[in-house]
Amino acid sequence: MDSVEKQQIFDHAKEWTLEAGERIKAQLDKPFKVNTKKDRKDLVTEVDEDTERFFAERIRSTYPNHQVLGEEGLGDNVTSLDGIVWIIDPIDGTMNFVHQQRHFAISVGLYKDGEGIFGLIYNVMTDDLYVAKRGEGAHKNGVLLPKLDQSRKLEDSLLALNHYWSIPNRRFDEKGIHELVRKVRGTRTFGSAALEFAFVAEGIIDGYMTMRLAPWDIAAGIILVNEVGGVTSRVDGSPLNMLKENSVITCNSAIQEEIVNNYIRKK
Ligand code: 2AM
Ligand code: CA
Ligand code: CA
Ligand code: CA
Repeated sequence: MDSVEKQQIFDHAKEWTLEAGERIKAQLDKPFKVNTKKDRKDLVTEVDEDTERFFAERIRSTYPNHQVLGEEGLGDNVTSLDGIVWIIDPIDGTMNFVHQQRHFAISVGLYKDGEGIFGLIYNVMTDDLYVAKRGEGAHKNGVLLPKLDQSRKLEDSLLALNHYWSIPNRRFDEKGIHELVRKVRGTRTFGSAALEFAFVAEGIIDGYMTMRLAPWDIAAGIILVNEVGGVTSRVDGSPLNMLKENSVITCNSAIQEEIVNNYIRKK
């Protein structure tokens, strides 16, 4: 992929993301159907599906050689990351979308042979667009984001976690999670993995740690955090697999090391 081609695909991705955001806002004004998937807490709406279908159709007609890996299964049955793959979460934070009508995002990551090329995370209701191209930095609304403060210490950090960490689990003995919560300056829960990655990249939180995320939750976010000098791995420090679910920690490398080495239970 040369730089002209990359720019063209990026421009399309940005145009479609903003258009998808407008479609979502228009659909928010009318009643929409809410269904459940795996269990009663796993929500999906007509708007999630409509948005993913919108991307899949645009991509198929413009780039028939590209594959689409989307949460709602309206793209392709992707079994390998060879070639160009769009990894899309049409609405990340569906529960926020349903209950709050805000605090959700569209996440689009473009991968070539398994390597992240660019990512976009669009906070639809605030109209904030985070973008990153590999090797070219990350931007919020066109403004370059500064690199993460690598000297930020765990004890001075604001860490995004969800409350499932407070339920006994195989990653932490109880002492570990209690010590971690005591150690950090504060914890937050936003309910959209994509936005939590974007906030790490923006430097308004210092890390995000969660137990199980799918590729579409993290595809764009990983690129954003990379471009500001942060790292993303599984919570035991091992590399992520972009075709599977992973536990995830994203932050500066010092905080990552300290959490992985001192707080996570090794198997
Ligand atoms: P979603 O809204 O696209 O489903 C909520 O804390 C975050 O975790 C959201 O980004 C949400 O994405 C994701 N998430 C919700 N349920 C999940 C599940 N069962 N497995 C993995 N990720 C999930
Ligand atoms: Ca979902
Ligand atoms: Ca998601
Ligand atoms: Ca989703």
